[in-house]
Amino acid sequence: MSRKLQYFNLNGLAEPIRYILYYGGIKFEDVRYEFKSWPIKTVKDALPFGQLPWYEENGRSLNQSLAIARYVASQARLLPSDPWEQAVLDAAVFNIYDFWSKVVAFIKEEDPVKKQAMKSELFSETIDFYFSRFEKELQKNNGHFWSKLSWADFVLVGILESANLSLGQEIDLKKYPTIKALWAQVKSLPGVKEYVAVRKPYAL
Ligand SMILES: N[C@@H](CCC(=O)N[C@@H](CS)C(=O)NCC(=O)O)C(=O)O
Repeated sequence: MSRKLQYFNLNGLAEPIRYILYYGGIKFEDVRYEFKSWPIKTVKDALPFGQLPWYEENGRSLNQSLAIARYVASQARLLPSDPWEQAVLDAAVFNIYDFWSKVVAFIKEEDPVKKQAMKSELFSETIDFYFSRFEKELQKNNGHFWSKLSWADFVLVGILESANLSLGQEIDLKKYPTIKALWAQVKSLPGVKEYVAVRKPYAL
């Protein structure tokens, strides 16, 4: 079985996918492009929607980070078989991505004054709006979005780290002890731990 994941040399939308693949012991080619060199015309033109991540497996291919994460999660046994439980986790990852969309708006803003105002709003309101709700959901399930470890847990941890990098400031998890514990747990999982130990620090 040949597998290839293409993304930037950043955590961004690919790190949850990488974490799931490493946790699942699923071998893949981890192809990374330097964001500073983007767009690389030959690569971009070959992408169906011009964007990364892009996942290939045995001649088939998939875009959209959540579709990829969900698919590889099914191989890593991180996806429930019950459709209702699957839908609950889908809702969780869409909620996490709603938070991410606020970070993306910040990333895209070019006016420095507006950008600073957006950052202030994120740290004074937006983060707490989402993180207090994630915290509650995790508390309900003994520290996970489902009754046990699932792909949604990986998405939260990956997106949290991507937000920290993009915002240039760590989100303080003191008020969200269950999120903090989940983050520590995912980072020390077999496969993930070894990957993180050799991974080079990301820089924008
Ligand atoms: N909804 C897509 C969004 C993909 C996306 O925004 N990719 C960005 C990087 S995070 C990208 O490829 N940017 C470069 C470009 O648009 O040329 C997903 O979740 O995969």
